[in-house]
Amino acid sequence: MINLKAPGAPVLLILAMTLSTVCKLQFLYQVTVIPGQIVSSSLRTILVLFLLYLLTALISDRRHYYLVLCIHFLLSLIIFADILYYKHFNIFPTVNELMLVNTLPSILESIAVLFRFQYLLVFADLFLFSLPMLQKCLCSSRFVLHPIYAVLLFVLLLTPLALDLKVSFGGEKEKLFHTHGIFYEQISKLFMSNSSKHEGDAAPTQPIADVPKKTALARRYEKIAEGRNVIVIQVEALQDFVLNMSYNGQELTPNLNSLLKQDTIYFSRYYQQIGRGGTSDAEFVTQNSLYPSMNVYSYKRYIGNEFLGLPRILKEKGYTAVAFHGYKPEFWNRSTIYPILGYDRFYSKKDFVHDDIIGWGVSDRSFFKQSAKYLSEVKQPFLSFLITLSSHHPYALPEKHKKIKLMPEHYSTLLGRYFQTINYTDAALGLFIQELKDRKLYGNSIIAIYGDHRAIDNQVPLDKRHVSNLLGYNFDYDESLNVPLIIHIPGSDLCETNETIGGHIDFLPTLLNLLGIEESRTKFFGRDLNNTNDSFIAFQTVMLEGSFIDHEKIFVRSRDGVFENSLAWKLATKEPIPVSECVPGYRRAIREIRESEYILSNNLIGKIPQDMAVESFAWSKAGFAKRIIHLLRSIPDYLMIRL
Ligand code: GP9
Ligand code: MN
Repeated sequence: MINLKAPGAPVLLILAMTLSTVCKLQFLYQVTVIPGQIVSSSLRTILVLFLLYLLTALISDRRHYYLVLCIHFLLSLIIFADILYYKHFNIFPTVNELMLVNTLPSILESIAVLFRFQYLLVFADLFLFSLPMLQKCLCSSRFVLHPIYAVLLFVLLLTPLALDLKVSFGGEKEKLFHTHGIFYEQISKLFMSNSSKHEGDAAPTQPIADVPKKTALARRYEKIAEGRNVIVIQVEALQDFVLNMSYNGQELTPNLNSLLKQDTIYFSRYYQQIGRGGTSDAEFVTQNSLYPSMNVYSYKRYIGNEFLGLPRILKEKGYTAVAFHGYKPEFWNRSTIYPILGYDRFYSKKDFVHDDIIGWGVSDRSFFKQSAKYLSEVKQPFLSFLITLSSHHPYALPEKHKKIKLMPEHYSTLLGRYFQTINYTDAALGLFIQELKDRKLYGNSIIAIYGDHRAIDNQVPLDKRHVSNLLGYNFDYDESLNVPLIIHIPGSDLCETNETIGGHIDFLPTLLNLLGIEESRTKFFGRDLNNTNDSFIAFQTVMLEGSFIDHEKIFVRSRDGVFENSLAWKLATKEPIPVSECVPGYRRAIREIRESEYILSNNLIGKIPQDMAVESFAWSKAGFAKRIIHLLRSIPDYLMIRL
């Protein structure tokens, strides 16, 4: 028991709390980071924690105890939130995200599913540390900051700075987690979130040499959907593997499957590319062909920007742009950013009759029915962007809608619930297509359907085993992150499966080619998937920044920050390959993300044309001092290339 009347007790208390928090960090890493890649709390984290607690010693009366207890509670709470967040997104949150408590009510159901009682262990010691308070033995506590502590504080303050000299360079932000420690990483983002010229202020510094040269191909399918209405449907948690799957003798997605059979180009190796913003980042990347922010969700981070993405470009061609989503308009900042993106009208939950609610909002069935009616009143040609919701985690579909006969091993599992909800959403999609036909909107439209992000996590052993058994091969990142893109062009007679590796970032250039719209005023980071032989996709979440998939392999960057501990394997045979073969792809992934970040952070959309290298633009704009700084900054990159 801690007796705070004893001399030096406050220091003991601080030491005990520091030690306890370090143990909690170990626990955090144990339950989150990939098994076998457990990292230790760095020395720096321990020092910073100790320093943080020690600062409370500046208060010399009983308030010291309460303050230190508050800090300890807060850190425990952050660690607890980190665990749950990581379980959902496979990445640690920034402080910015931890502060988005207004979203908490919406995700309570998901949290309940992810929650395990063992996570409460992070609060276990609070009872112990609270005992002195219960015993009211604090009153005479005195702790004056002795000169020796002042020196100690000074040294501790300097140590992290000194250690900074050894930090790995190269813009690999996730490395901060291993070098500065998780708290530093989380807090540092706080200071970057709201102003525009920050994280991407530094120009990208690596040469562009290893980008595969564009091969001159005849432009396939150019103008094939010229002048048509554009209907984009972003389906919540639609995974590729459910398409055409025969499950227990049933089709999970019969309506999507039938679309694949006619008038469709099916992109079967199409990947999610979200950052911090889940669904909203999928929207952001899809409509702008730029990488999402890893600071806070893009619709918040880049709210001050001007955009030249899908809605704006089509509006310039005479389209009306409307968006539909059956949830609160302000969620993910949609109601604020949609007009900035160029939308004329956003139909949200407020505009729908709430005749059928599933989970967070209007059921997909009712949503599609009401949206079709609204659409029939919109001036043509139109761009309509519809975001579904019913298949949202934790996939709690009302009994009456469940149509799939589950295999016994999938009763009461996440996978079983997912199959039911995605089957429901597929049925709703089928009804929507019928509504479009009935309202004479089908034949003159191009309909693009894709998933926003995965539903099933390949890192959860039970889910992985179940899906692997169904697929007959290992369900890993290359399958889990695959969200399909289906482009349906009625009357086109196309029936093609395109296996080019692509993702959300490729949507806009691919669609614009089909519509016959040239856009070279601004830089897109994606490619027209019908006209490229460059199979490549870069990730930032789930797999860390620098991870990528190309035509033959997947590279999964190690979470311990050591490149050599990363994993890579051949897509076709799953055979491991040396990570040294992945260095060019890794560098390309980092560079592209950094270039995109530079454009967005400096509000440069529309200012760097498609055919201009971001690096040379940045260089031409930089003053003398900046050039020197850029040069110095490029040294570690250069060294890394040589290593
Ligand atoms: C909320 C919906 C869900 O409007 O788009 O977002 P998510 O939780 O999947 O990111
Ligand atoms: Mn989503």
